[in-house]
Amino acid sequence: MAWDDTVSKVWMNGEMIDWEDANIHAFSHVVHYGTSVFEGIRAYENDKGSCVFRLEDHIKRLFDSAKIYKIDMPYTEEEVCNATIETIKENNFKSCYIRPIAFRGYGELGVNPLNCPVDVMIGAWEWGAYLGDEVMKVGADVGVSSWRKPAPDTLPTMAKAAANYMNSQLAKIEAINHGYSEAIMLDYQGQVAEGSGENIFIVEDETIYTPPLSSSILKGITRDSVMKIAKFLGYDVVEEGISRERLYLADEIFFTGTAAEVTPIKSIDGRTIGIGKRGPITEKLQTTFFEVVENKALDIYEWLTYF
Ligand code: PPE
Repeated sequence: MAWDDTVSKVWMNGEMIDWEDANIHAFSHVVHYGTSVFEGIRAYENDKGSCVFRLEDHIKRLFDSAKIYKIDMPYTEEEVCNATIETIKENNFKSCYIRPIAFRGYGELGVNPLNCPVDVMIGAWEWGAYLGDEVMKVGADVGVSSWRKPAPDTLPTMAKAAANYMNSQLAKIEAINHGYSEAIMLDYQGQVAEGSGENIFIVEDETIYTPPLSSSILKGITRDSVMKIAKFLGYDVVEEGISRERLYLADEIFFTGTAAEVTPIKSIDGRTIGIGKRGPITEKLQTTFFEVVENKALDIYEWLTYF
């Protein structure tokens, strides 16, 4: 029985199989050592049809993540793009979240991954607002975690690797235990990095700041989209190291991510941020982001792949 009855088909190693058959062996390398890289992608329905948001950019990042870990992809980027669309269509989804994943399968055990096969799976399901619908308007209550992001010479955060999320899980569990809906993590030098599954932006005097890639962050595709939208709307966007106390004093703060889209933050560590709800610039960026995916604004960057 599926945890989500709306999902029926899964793409596995070139074939479309039933949900019930999408299983792997318990001795697969990925189970023991977390050997996988993955993507999270959203498809949206609008008046023109259904479309995938920045499909080629996500699949490119999947291949980049694989390259870092010497996971040789047995398919081309184009094949994985096509398979992603095929998976959405097979499940009759109009809007959904898609999860392509490449992992080391069943071969031999031991840390050396190189003798294990590379398996590729693409699954899709319907996923609403990441931190809840209400939060998209009123903002989330979040806390800075005592768990830091790994230093750049430990686990490379530009790879979207499953193992990175063990670190994210520590922060998320701590946040939930403290009554927050999400965690903000600092980098190895104590500067602000990102959320457990989102990038972060702060607004000070109408200028928008976000941590640089050197702060152990994922190179977020929504981050890039929001930076482009903000510049298009005339805002200055600065990538620079951000100290923790700037969070408390910022006028506005928001998260970005495929799952989170543009999510406002209303408090951090019990300090109210700005006006204590979604700020005007956050609202403008959030609205414009949704206008693009809903075909209410011109898709000037050609981010939407219709299917
Ligand atoms: N940082 C992290 C650590 C991260 O996991 C994500 C995406 C981002 C930033 C934003 O990246 P992008 O989606 O390209 O804008 N997190 C994915 C997984 C979330 C999950 O709970 O699982 C996502 O949003 O799909």
